[in-house]
Amino acid sequence: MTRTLLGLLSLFVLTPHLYGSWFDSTTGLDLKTLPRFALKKIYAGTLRDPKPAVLPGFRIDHNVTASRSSRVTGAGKSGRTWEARFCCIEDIWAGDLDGNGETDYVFHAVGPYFNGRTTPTSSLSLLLMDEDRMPVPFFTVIYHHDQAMLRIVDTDRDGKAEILVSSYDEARSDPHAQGFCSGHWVHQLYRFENQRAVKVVGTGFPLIHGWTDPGCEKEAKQPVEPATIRDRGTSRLSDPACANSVSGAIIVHDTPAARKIAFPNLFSDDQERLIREIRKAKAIVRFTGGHVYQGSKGCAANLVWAHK
Ligand SMILES: [Ca+2]
Ligand SMILES: [Ca+2]
Repeated sequence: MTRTLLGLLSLFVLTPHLYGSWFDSTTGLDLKTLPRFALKKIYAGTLRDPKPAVLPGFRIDHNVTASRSSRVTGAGKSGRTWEARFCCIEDIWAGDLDGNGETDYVFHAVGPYFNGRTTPTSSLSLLLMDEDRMPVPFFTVIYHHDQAMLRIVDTDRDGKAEILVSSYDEARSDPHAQGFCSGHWVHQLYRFENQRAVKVVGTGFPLIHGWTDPGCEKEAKQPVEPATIRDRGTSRLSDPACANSVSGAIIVHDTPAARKIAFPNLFSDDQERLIREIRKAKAIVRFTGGHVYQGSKGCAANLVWAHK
């Protein structure tokens, strides 16, 4: 087994272009050309200097249940309390993304996913504040860490933000490229309406860009494959489709007194603990966004929302 492993490692080192990485490919979109939505940085350097802080609208504490686990707490105008748990926050930005008059927050993180040639390096977690100043979450992974905040845009210049979500696949887009040597970047634009993410269609989006790794050798013509396009928004998934199993990106437990939110975090069991709490409360659960697994009654939901 060791020899097999060594063989695989050698193959990886000696033939680097047999398996590329997302950062070897062109995305087909220059984010710097898009109109930015103005946000204000309200907190910086969390990872380097994890001090608790009280900011306008909430309090933040770090390393709560594990290292890289941060807890953000606040209260609505009605007196309901809320908390949200995040992984690996690097900095926090504020602005009224949806134009409802309430300041919303963007948490830029390193991770929560690491290690893998197709793994995104970063994420953006949003808290959209409703009229009671209670948060509704949105989450997306980000590939190019340094350009994460360029993804909050105002393409139609109406003073309300859109978020550009990009995904990478290795479904063959070049008929003459070797396997894993071509694929697609899919760029989707979402706007926020009543705290929901709604896909923007038209005005050039979704934009699908086929890429080819120039370092790969060419081979005989092969059939090309369609791009992988998934719903990144918060449209409702049917409950029967999720009957057997659900994996959720964001978990929410909403009760009359409080709202608890857990974003993905590989370093802590924040999400597992919230799921146990939801099960114990026998709460009603709904699933939104994501996709249904092919051929089985299970789904990967963007948002798992439990309430009484
Ligand atoms: Ca707002
Ligand atoms: Ca806009």
